[in-house]
Amino acid sequence: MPNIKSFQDVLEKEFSYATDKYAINFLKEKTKDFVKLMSYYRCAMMEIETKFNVLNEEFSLEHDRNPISSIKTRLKSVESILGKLERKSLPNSIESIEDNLNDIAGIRVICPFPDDVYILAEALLKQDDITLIEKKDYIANPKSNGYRSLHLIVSIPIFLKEEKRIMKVEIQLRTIAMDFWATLEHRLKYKKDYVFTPEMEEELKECAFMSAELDKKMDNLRKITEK
Ligand code: 0O2
Repeated sequence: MPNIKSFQDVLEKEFSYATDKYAINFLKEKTKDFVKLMSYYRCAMMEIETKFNVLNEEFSLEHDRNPISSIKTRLKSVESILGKLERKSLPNSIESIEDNLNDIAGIRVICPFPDDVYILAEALLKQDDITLIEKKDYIANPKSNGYRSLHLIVSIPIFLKEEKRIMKVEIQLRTIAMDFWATLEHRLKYKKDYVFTPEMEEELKECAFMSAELDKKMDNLRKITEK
């Protein structure tokens, strides 16, 4: 979890040497707004996580197994937010973050079987407080490197003391096999202390193919037990 509080501390310490009171107050206010926005994203993430836990509970009562193996949540780090705004030539402001970035709050749902992914996505999207903003089905249409996952960008209201705010959350749903692959691929690609060779890329593609085959075979076997 990125440490937003420490970001605030660093800024405040950094600017405590500044002599311009107006500048100090301006920065403190901006920092406060940023921390507040991050906390709203955290609330939205909690709402979505609870919805998945409820669906998991209901499904396990009906089918005697869990469609969710694990859930991971993450708030984008300050560095990643600033990097993304810069890469996309977007203004560096609180408003710009909220308007332009859809993946500040991220939730990853890991399921045993591919069918679970779709069952959960459909059940979530049926709920009347959820609005689908974007859907990318990299399971039906894997990326050229072999990456598979179902991505949803949704909005959800959070209810605060005085207001209701609509927040965006990125949801990634994938199987254990897809997650295994994606975690290794991310590590191989982004760790900078060696060269990511074309041979490694090919090998990874082959692993992606094998993991898709494994998902298919396991799903077929599961179906026999659930007839
Ligand atoms: P992080 O740190 O995981 O958040 P966009 O966000 O819309 O500007 P894009 O690429 O169009 O960018 O979005 P997309 O395709 O929905 O992918 C967003 C996230 O999916 C990535 O976030 C990764 O988490 C994951 N992802 C997408 N493609 C791959 C891939 O080929 N390999 C792996 N391992 N993960 C992938 P970030 O921002 O890259 O990183």
